[in-house]
Amino acid sequence: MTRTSKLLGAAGIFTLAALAAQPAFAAGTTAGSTITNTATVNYQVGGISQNATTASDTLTVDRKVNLTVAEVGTVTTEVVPGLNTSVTTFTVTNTSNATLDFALSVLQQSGGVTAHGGTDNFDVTALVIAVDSNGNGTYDPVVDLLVTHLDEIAADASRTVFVVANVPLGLANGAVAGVTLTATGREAGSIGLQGAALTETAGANTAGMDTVFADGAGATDASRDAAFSALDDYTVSTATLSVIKSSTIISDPLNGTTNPKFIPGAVIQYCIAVTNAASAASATSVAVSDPLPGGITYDSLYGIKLDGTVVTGVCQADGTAGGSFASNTVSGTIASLPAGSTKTVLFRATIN
Ligand SMILES: [Ca+2]
Ligand SMILES: [Ca+2]
Ligand SMILES: [Ca+2]
Ligand SMILES: [Ca+2]
Repeated sequence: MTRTSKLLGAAGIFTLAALAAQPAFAAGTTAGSTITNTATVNYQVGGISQNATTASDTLTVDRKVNLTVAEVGTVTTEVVPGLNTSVTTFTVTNTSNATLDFALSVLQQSGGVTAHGGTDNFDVTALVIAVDSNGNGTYDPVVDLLVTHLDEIAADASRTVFVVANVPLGLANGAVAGVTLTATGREAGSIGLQGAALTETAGANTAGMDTVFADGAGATDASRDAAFSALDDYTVSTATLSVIKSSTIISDPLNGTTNPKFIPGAVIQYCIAVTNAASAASATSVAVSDPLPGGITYDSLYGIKLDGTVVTGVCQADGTAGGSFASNTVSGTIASLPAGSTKTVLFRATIN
């Protein structure tokens, strides 16, 4: 006797369908969106297809808070003492998967190594923060609004932020002031208003949208604190002038030019030598004035010579005629005095 057996059962065919509810940004799938994943089971009984069986799973994408703050450019902001509206520039980028507000704050360094290797040794004044409202990458006073937070920054979006300050007078060439810009993620809240502080979800995942801080450690902030910071600095570029005034006797009425003495009627040559130090900024409009003391009379025939040279410490009478004499005062302007150069204002007077 033979037995035949027939396999009776289901020949199952699995198909899986996945649906992503939102497009993915660089920052990831949008927080709060849902992802539904549906599985379908098709099968046959006795060779006949039966109704499919399905099952779904839906989850809510949580909020990953992340941001960066970066200096724009890789060099210091060169400033002149007394310059107002000195600008350092940063980019704040929302790398979260949600729209957020960002609180902005700026602190001055007090000593220590600055962004470009110098040592902080002064503070700028009147610090404010502005956003590049017209998006041209340049600070435009009035047009670019002063802000304390960035409002409703979408996932993947960034803003250019300016730190604007005044530089005091009287600073030495090479002086450095460091600043730190910090952005801190906040709830988006209402449009135009800074939202509430963010809170990371404590404990286990919940069914709703949880919040996870994912930011790294910037210049002065910690990792995973919803904040990021970056340094930049202002470096003073100025002229460093020094002045030497000297006199030489040219002649007297008795000895002429041979061993002349400072007797009445003697001719004296005065030289005012102005030097700008090496590695300094060029100085312009260097105005020299010298009120003459009693006892001497300006030599109007000789006049005033400008832009003369000094050779091994001796003023040369090689300048060009210029300057003026008024109210018993000699005046002359050296138009330009580059770093490492010396130029003179030279004139003569007679002892009364
Ligand atoms: Ca400082
Ligand atoms: Ca602008
Ligand atoms: Ca807001
Ligand atoms: Ca951080």
